[in-house]
Amino acid sequence: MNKMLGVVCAVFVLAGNVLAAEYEAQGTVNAVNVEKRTLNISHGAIKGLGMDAMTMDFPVADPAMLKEVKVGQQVKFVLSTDSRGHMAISDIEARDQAFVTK
Ligand SMILES: [Cu+2]
Repeated sequence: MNKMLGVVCAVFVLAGNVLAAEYEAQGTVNAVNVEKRTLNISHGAIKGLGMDAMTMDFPVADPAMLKEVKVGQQVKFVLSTDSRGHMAISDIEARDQAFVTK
């Protein structure tokens, strides 16, 4: 019985580690929603997260990020998930800017 409990706990700890993570992704900004604090992005596959390419709304961690990008821009961004599985964009930059700095 105790052994079973140990196994269950280990699974939860593992799941926590997987969920509290950061994933790099790329995409195109379709819309900036200041009221909802979201960016609508058509993104490529995010392998670590097991997410295929799709179009979806992402909340941003900091509303200032909404001013850093424009509709139609190609962006690189970091998607962070917390231990509850909540996702938010924690960093974002226009891809052309990234190329200029290299
Ligand atoms: Cu998605």
